[in-house]
Amino acid sequence: MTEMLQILDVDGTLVGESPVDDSVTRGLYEAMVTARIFDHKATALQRQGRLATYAPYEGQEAAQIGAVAMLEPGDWLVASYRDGAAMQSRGYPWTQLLLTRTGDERGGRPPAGVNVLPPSITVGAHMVHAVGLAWAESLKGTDAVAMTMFGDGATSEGDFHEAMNFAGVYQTPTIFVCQNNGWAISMPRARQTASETIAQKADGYGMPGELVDGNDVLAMYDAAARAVDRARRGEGPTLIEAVTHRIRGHTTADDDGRYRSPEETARWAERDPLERVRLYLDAAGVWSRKWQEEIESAATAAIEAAVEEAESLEPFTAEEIFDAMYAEVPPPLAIQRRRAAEAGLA
Ligand SMILES: Cc1ncc(C[n+]2csc(CCOP(=O)(O)OP(=O)(O)O)c2C)c(N)n1
Ligand SMILES: [Mg+2]
Repeated sequence: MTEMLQILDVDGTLVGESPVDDSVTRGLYEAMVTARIFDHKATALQRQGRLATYAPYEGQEAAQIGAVAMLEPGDWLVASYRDGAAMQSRGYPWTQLLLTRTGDERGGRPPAGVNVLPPSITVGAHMVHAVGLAWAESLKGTDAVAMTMFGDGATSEGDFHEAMNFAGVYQTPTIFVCQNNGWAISMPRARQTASETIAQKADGYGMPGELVDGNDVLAMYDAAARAVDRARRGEGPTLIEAVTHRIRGHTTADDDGRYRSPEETARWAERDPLERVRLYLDAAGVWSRKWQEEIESAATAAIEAAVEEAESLEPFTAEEIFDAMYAEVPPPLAIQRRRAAEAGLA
């Protein structure tokens, strides 16, 4: 469990067997390019004061897009604040993702039929929800699975133990995807756990664990596809550790230069998850500058439309904020709601 799965090397050469044909690889590349454009756009919007804060995922696109590629519409994705690329590629609209960053409750409501939960800001708390969803699906007799995504820091939370333990005991169809980007804000991975890998923690819970190059979209696809298949067949949960790197700060409110060395940044620059796929596709004769421009301009147009939609919604009233949480507003909130109305806020 200390050997890391890699299929596509940093220079774009295959060092293992690709799990997909080149048309699928092109689709994965397009999804990663699109996701990166959104990430840059959202970061710029925050700088302009149009989003409150934003947690960039640049550098982690392969870990996210590769992991969810094999999920079916009936499957569940339960992810965190940094997982916009994975969530969007499962149908959570860019518009809603933007709204989650303006404090607008409507950001937490994906369209009906999109089995993606709103992003968890509470570190690790959502892993147990994924196990519950997976368990419910198996009790109902469906073959749907639930995937959950979380960071290296989240593995220090009690919820990680509870979720992994329950999933192991009840053999729930859950796929745990840990994006180990080496940092929990400024806390290094070495302070998070004394175990050599996060993947090996799977052993203690009676499930397989796999260490994967998280910047290799083909390796992520391969590992996740096997884990999804196992879960769907009723063979229980899997833990995948995706070793990756966040290129930017923890959020737009973080100065990572205060705790990360320039050497670390330089070391990861050559392991960019997009460039190696581009090199591979180019060598295979299925990449061109023209195609690159086409996918970039299609992505930019779709993302600009989402920004426009998010910004054109009538702002939430204070009253609606009180009404958003509970089906029946509990008495203490009803009092606050009345006071807000009296103060002219609602
Ligand atoms: C329960 C809880 N504790 C602390 C925080 C503050 N916090 C937000 S993100 C974060 C670091 C999480 O690191 P990791 O799990 O590695 O995910 P990453 O941000 O690297 O994707 C912390 C401590 C929180 N949101 N929730
Ligand atoms: Mg982390």
